[in-house]
Order: sequence, then structure tokens, then C-alpha cells
Amino acid sequence: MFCQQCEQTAKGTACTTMGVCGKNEEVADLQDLLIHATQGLCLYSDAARKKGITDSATSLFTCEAIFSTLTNVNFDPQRFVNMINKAVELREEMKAKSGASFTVPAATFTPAADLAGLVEQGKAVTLDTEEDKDLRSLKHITLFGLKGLAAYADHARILGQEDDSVYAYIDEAMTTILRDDLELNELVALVLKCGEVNLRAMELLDAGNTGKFGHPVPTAVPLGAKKGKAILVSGHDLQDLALILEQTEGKGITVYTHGEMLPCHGYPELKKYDHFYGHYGTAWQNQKKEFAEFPGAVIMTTNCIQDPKAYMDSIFTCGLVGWPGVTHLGDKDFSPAINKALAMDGFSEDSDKDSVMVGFARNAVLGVADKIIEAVKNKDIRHFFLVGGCDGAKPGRNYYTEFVEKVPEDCIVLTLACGKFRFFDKKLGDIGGIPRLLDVGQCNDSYSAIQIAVALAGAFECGVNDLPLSMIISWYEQKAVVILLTLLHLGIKDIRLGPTLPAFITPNVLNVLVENFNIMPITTADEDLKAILG
Ligand code: FSO
Ligand code: SF4
Repeated sequence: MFCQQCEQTAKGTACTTMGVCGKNEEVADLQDLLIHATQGLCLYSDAARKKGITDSATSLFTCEAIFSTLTNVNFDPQRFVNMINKAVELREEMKAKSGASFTVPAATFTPAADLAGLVEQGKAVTLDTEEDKDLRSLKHITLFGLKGLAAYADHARILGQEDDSVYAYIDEAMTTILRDDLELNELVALVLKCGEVNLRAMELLDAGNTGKFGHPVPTAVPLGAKKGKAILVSGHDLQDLALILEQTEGKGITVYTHGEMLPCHGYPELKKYDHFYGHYGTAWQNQKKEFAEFPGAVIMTTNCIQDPKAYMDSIFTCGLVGWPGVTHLGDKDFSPAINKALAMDGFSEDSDKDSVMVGFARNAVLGVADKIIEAVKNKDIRHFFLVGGCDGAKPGRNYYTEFVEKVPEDCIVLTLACGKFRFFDKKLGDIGGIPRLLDVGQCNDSYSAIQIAVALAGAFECGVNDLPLSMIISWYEQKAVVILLTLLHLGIKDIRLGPTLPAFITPNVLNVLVENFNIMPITTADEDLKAILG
């Protein structure tokens, strides 16, 4: 196996025998083969689209297939076997519809009849046949960006929002990276286009979430627990949480959020349930301890899942998440998890552990834009910091805690995604009634943060780069990669990225990013604050 798609990659270079995330060689090979099979499907979907033929269900499958290979989504080999066969079946259907004929291996490959055969086939397919290291780096960035983009497109589609232009880019980019005649500049353009298309996918997702569940409103979320039976919901899927809340209503079960589900407490159509109570635990990398201690059932709606062997019988997966041996609730009937929660002890007593505020998405923040603009003009607010992105296990991530602790009192911190758990419970106070720590939402809500920045730039009649705003980004997996590409597409400069730079970016490609966007690695909290604020 050879995988270097996430920040956790072994020795900062690549996982070659076993993934640090828990992905074994068999699953890594099957993931590579699924990408290969999907590339064959994309070739024919692309050809069909050029003839005016599109198929939304096939495009959804393409997104799901790519999303399943994102870090910490699916570790179940059988699910990959099914998807590989389905990709080839759909490929043949699109071939017939398009009337096209391709001879490259991805377009002609026949899946082996058994798991062992498929794993062997997976070993033979890799992007790493590209000899030029810089071109390979750009192909990797495109593929990893596509994984994040596919995740956002899938989330949006679940909420009834889709746009064929997103699917068109996915089909085209998946097949473009098969080519070996591309110049560096063409691949740089493909990479930036991925960021552009992702902005549309995130816009669709924002429309889906706010259209269905309302605009988030500032809400205090208890960190303690209520005595009684309990279900913990992790991942990112609001629709799954809504179904869980509906199906648990009146059953004497309290529903808690974990990790990236925290911002769900701000949505009117979710917070209306009395049994939707509080938040339990912190970010994904702490789940082994937190899930083992939770006295109820746990439901993973999307990434990031880790090896659940210590609580196999009380954890459930749905959507694209999978772990071999874990009960998968494929049909959105959550009864097995509900019955498990009812059979478990639940919390033995109420506990009060303070609360955190969520719900500062674009509607809430821009609702007080006048106040914010006035505070900036009066110099009550000196600077905004967007400290957002993923959390992870690296000790260097303490930087983000220290950074927020050291941000001067006349500055505001906007945050999103699971990186916030490094500082989400800090009491930073307010500036004239504007909280100094504003939780914009999940990584899936990056569109909201971008809209806030764009609106402020409009109000000050300047560009986003001219605002007193600095972006301090932490990355872990491929959704963070595509969000970064979106920021680059928007021309955002001076982004500080950590905890380390991606292993798949070569020095020459990094130079292109530095020259055009002045992207830079984080250093220390003190040095970076001094460089930004002077
Ligand atoms: Fe975190 Fe995991 Fe949301 Fe990522 S839970 S690390 S960017 O998958 O998705 O922020
Ligand atoms: Fe390694 Fe990350 Fe790939 Fe897992 S996803 S195998 S940790 S590089």
C-alpha cells in the first residue's frame, strides 16, 4: 500500500504497511481499485454528458464511491467490493448510453470474482506511475481535493441540493488525472478549478442545511449530562441527526452530540426537540476514550471513525461510514441503536459541566454586521482571526490552543470544524456585546465563513485580503484540502497552515503556492501573532 492523503501519514511521508488511521493494506488496495473503477465510469459519464445525457443517480454513486475513500470513512472491505462491482456495472450502462469507446485500463477493467483477486488488482493501480514528481504532486492534490468535493456534493444531495456542473467537474477531473500528457500549468488550473467547484458544492450544502433546518441562532450547549438513557451522534450529517431525533422522541432517551455535530444545536429545526440536550466529548481523535465511557449507544453518521473494538456492540454506523463487524443501519431505521440505548445503563445522575456557545453562522454574524463594522471603525476590534480546520493527534496542535489563548483582547476569533476543540470551552468574553469566540459551525460550513468575510469586505469596500483578517488553518483530511483549494481559488493570501505541510506537496509545487498566495507554515503562536499584528 502507499497512502499519504492525510496529515497523520506515517513518518510524515506515507503509510506503506498499515495506515496510522487503522486502514490495512487490503482496504487500501480496494480503495485504490475503487478510484480506478470510478475513473472508468467517469470517462463514460463525461462522454455521455458531452452528448447531452446526464444521470443524476450515477453521479450520486460517483460521489459516494469517491467519498468512501476519504480518511476515516469506511474500513469495511465488503462494502468496497460491492462498490467496485457497481462502478463497473454503471460504467457499462453509461458506455451504452454514450456510444463512446475507450481503451485505457480504467475503461476496460473487469473486476476479479473474489476479494483476494480484487486486492491483487488494486495493487496494480496507482497514480504513482507518474514519473514527474511535481506532476504527480498536482495529480494527488486534485484527487484528494476531489475526495473532499465529493463529500460536500454528497452531503448536499442528501438534502436535495445538486448541480450538474459539480458532477461534470468531478467526471472531467477524475479522467484528466489519468492522462500523461499534461503540463504543470494545466494541472495547476485543474487544482484551482477544484476549489472553484467546491465553493458551489458548499453553497449547495449551505442551502440544504439552512433550507431544511433554518439558519443557526446563537445557542448555549450544555457540556454535562442528564440522568437517563442516552444516544451520542457523531460525524457531520444533519439529516441523520434529524431522523434520530424524530425516531427517539417520546422514548425516554436523551440525544447528545459528539465532535463535529456540536453546531447542530444552533439549528431551529433540530433544537426544537426537548430530548436533544447537550454535547459530550471533544474531537474525533479522542473518541476511543470518550465512546468507551459513554453509557449509551453511539451512532457515526460520517467520518471520522476509529477502531471501535472496545465498544463494538454499542456503536452503529450509517451512510458511507463502515467498520467490519459494526452494525450498519443502511435503511435509516435507527431502532437497533435505540434498543441498545434502552438496554444500557445511561447516565446515573445529572451532571453540570458548564456550556459553550454555538450558532454564529453567516446569518447570525451578518445580522450584527453594523455593530461589528462600527467596532472596527472605532478601533474597539483590531483584528479577526479565523482559527479553523481539523483536529488530530499530533502534539504540535497545541499551537492552536496557545494561539487563541494569546490573541489580544481587542481581537475576535472565528472558528469552525473540529480543530475548535483545542479551545472551544475558553471564556474569551466579548467586545461591546460581540463574543470574542464565534463558532461558525462544522468544516461543512466553510461557505458560511467565506460569506462572512466577503460581506465584511463589501462593507469596508475592500478585498478580503485587505480586511484585518488572518486565517490560521489546521488540516487533517481531504475535506480540509478542498477547502484550502477554495480559499486559493478566491485569491486569499497569507494563510498559515499546520500542524505540518502535506507530504504530497513537492517543494516546486509549494513554491508555486508561496509565490502566488504567500501560503506559509505555522511557526509559534508568539511569532505568528507578532508577524500579523506587529
Ligand atoms: Fe474533523 Fe474528521 Fe470535519 Fe474532517 S471530524 S477531521 S476536515 O473529518 O471533517 O473537521
Ligand atoms: Fe495513512 Fe492517512 Fe492514508 Fe490512513 S488515510 S493510510 S493515516 S495517509
